[in-house]
This record gives sequence, structure tokens and C-alpha cells, in this order.
Amino acid sequence: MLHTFDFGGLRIPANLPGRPEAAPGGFIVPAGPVALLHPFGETEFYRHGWNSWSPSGWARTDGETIGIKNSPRRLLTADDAANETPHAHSGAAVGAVTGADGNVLLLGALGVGSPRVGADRNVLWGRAEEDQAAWFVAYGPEREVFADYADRVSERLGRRSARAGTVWSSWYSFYEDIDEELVARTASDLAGYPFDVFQLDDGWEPIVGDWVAGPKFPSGMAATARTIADAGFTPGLWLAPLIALPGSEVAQSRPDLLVQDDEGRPLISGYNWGSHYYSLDTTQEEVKDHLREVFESVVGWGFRYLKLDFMYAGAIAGNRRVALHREAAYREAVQHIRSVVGDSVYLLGCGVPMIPSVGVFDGARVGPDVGAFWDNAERVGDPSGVGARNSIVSSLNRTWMKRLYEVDPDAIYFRSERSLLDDAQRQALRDTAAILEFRSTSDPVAWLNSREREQLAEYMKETSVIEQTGRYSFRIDDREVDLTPIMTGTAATDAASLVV
Ligand code: 9PG
Repeated sequence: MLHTFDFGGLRIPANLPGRPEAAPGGFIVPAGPVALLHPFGETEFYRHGWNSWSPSGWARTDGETIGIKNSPRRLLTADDAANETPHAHSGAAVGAVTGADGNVLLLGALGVGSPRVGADRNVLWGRAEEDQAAWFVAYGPEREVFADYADRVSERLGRRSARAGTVWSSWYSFYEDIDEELVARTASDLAGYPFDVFQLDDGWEPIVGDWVAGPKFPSGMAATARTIADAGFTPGLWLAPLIALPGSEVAQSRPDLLVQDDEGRPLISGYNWGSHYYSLDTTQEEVKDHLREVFESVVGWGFRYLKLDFMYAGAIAGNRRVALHREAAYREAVQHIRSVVGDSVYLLGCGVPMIPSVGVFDGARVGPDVGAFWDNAERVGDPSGVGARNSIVSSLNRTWMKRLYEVDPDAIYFRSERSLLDDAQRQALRDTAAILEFRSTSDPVAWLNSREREQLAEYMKETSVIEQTGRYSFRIDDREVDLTPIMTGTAATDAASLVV
């Protein structure tokens, strides 16, 4: 149907699937294709990435798009490869264009079905693979319309209230090189520092797909969880429960439990660990039973904070036993995991599809992996590439998501050893984590000098009062912090600090 929105005198002609209804901050439009004819001409478009690692941000409609270009393998992992057209201005679930008065026109989906939003100089459009989700349409000050959108999403999908507190993670120092002795030493060095969670990352399992103690943890995972608890921290563990490497026991013995491609073979759902990997078909009862066993044992070992990674692979396009839309299948799977672990276990999503995870996860990563360097020369132009700058840029473009769950910008650094980050860059990471209100690091105390140890203890103890004063400017307690130069690539530090 044709309809004209009237936003305080600004008239927006629209082609809608049904009659809009007024809602706080805007209008709800029924599921189906939407086109809003905007009068703004060439303007800025807010592009939203599908999963934690997918690029998000503002770009001119007559300029370069934001997306993962010329890298199909990376696209498969770090965005919605089935829909993504990196050379067009479009993204997942929500988008917005800026009007002449500085207000923004937002179109956002309120549920699953792989909704997409895109724009050009005349139209802000929305469509979905499967028309399940109603839309929210609003016009107003940027922060207000994004807040109203987030609130309409959580009215439908929920909002959990658990807080992670401060987190130490093993990833950005030891990577996969962890063993039970190293964990014990690192945790005891950290005793007395103001951390709530000590989270073991990838490297404990024998192979991705088989979630049992690997050879480097001969005493078993319950023993390590006890060691961590004895040092005074909540035990945390990483796992990627919806994927399996080809060599894993589960992929070898039960290929029928995997999502299939059109030839009836296990579908490749991404690349990492020097290999391709597969996705579990969570619509199968046996897969649900498998997940129940995995999570009962992990919680039984004593882990109370779980970083669930590569979760997008549970929502990958492919053939599943039950014909459920892929995002609906994903949401059912994570709801199942939640029901197994119970309400008191903190679930941090990583590589999660953002909107389908609302109301189930307590927190979600909102950017690509950080690294102890500013930018990555091998991957210039790939905003999903590892590095401090990309992590800051994506995360600050998703501050509005705080209303959906806790938002994790990834670890920050205090160490000057084994790092190419300078003081200003470390400070920018710290400010970002303060703004997002999620503080984590991977620095082992043994790698820090005495001044850095003090900084770590200070920073992890404090909570800041944050006031947003502009798109990328903030008051952090009594400090004015403007991250605009980093966001627009004009920071003085940018030019000289590539890793080569
Ligand atoms: C463990 C790591 C850490 C890290 C996670 C995740 O797009 N990619 O190909 C891609 C690969 C790895 C990756 C993220 C993205 O890292 O984000 O914090 O837990 O797994 O293996």
C-alpha cells in the first residue's frame, strides 16, 4: 500500500506491506518489503553488519561503501555471505539516512528472517529472506531513533540484565598456547587484581568440535575451573559449540548431523585454524541432545561465564532437516543452550548474528578482533581485519546496542612489551571500553612493568560516568574525549603505524 509518513512536517512517501501503527518514537510497519522515498539526495547511510565481526558505520551514498571486499572466504565468516553485496550501500536488519536538518530516518527490523536494509540517493529500502519481522520506522535525532529502535527490538526479543564485570581472557596474550600449568600460574599472578572473570579462550580442547579436555589439560577441566575459582575469579570458558572441524570426532562419525550443501555433502560454513569447518544442524533432535551434553558438562566442570564463538555458523544459509528459517533455527538453538545452562551462567556471544541473539545472550562482541597493533597492512580496506583501529571503529558504531545486551569491544592493552601500540592508541582502546562499559584485557601480570600494573588495577577498579556529546565524542567522568579522528581515518597515529 502507498502511505505518506508525516514526521513533523517532513513528508516521506512510502510503499508498505500494510498499515503503519504509531509506537513510541515512530511507527511499526507489518512484515514485508518496505520502500521509503526520502528527499535527502546524496547523504550518509548507516550500514549495520550482520554478525559481531561484520563492519558497521556511516558512509556517503555517493562514496565508498563499507563492507568486506574481494575476500569471499572472509566474507563467509565475517558477514552474511548469502546476502552481502559489499559494493552496494546495504546491511543487515537496520539502516538509516541523514536528513538536511541532521536528523536521521531509520528503518529497522524487529526480529529474524534475514532482514536487509539499504539506501541510495532516493530510497531507504527493507526486505527479508522470509517476511517474519515487523519494521520500525522513525525520524529524529540520531541517538533517539536508534534508542527507540533498540527498545522496540527488546520489547519483542527480550533484554537480559546480568553484568559480566571485569574480564581477563587468555586469547590476546597466549592465543592457543595454553596449558593447565600456565593457566594456574597466570591466575595466581592475577590474584588480588580487580577482575571478576578469568576466561580461558581457544586452545583447551583437542580440536574444534570436540568439547572435552585436550592433552594440555591432563587433570581435566574441572580441576582448572577450581584453580581459577581458588584464585578468586569466576571461571570462564570459550567454545564454538555450533561448528566442527573436518577432523573432529563429531564430523568424522556423524556427518549426517551437519548442515548440508545442495549436493548433500556437509556445507563449508567458514575458514579458520588453517582449515574449513562445518555447522551443526541444530534442527535435529540428536544435535540438541549433543548440545545438552556439552553444556551440562561445561557447567558441571564449574564454568559460569561462557564465550560462545563462531555462532553465526548456526545461522548460515544451507540445508537443515527441519525447514525453519536459518535465523529462527539459530535462535531456537541458543534458546536451547540457555535453557540447559540456566539463568545464572553469563553467556557472551562472539561472531553472533546481532539481532537474533537479543534476549538470549547477556553480552555480545560488537567488533572484529583487537590486536597489539593499530592496523594490518595485509588487510587494509577490510574493516573486519584484526587490529586495534578496526575494533574501535566497529565498536563505537554500535554503542546504541547497549540497550540490547552488554556490548564487548574486545580486550584492551596495558603492556608496552610484546606490543606495537603506543600510549595514545592504548588510551583510545581504554576509552572505548569505558564508553561501552565492558572492560577486559589479556595482559598477564608478568608482562607488565610496575607502572602498567598500577594502571591495570586502577582501570579495572573504576567505573566511569559516560555522557555522549556527539556521534563519536564523549565526556568520560570529567574528560572530553573525541574519537572522531580515529573514526574518520584522520588520526595522526594512522599513517605511520601499519604492521609490515
Ligand atoms: C579463538 C578466537 C578468539 C577471538 C574470536 C575468534 O573472521 N574470521 O576469520 C575470524 C577468525 C577468528 C576470530 C574472529 C574472526 O577469532 O573473535 O576473540 O576467541 O576466535 O579462536
